[in-house]
Amino acid sequence: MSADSIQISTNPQLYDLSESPGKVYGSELKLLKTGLYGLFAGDSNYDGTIDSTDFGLFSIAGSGAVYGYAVSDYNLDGYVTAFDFNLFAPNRKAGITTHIITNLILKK
Ligand SMILES: [Ca+2]
Ligand SMILES: [Ca+2]
Repeated sequence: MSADSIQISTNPQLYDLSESPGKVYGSELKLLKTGLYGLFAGDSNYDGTIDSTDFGLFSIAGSGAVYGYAVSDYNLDGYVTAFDFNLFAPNRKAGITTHIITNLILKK
């Protein structure tokens, strides 16, 4: 969700959410590399926090051969593996909270 209102028109507008944390509601983006921001990985249950309940979902998905869409597939490669855990773990340790996913789910 953008921080600014964007007028809907017949001419599509480019609004790059990855340019700065201030471009999204809540300014809650992770610096991925210089000048590039992205969502925090790990909120598998979409409750706005990255914590042990998300690890429970990761463990279930990672315990078997999961292929296809899974809420714990944080790097979106189609598998739940240690690569996904390595994205989740630092965000859990930092106690990341975010409004981004929660707000999207509530508005459905
Ligand atoms: Ca969560
Ligand atoms: Ca993955």
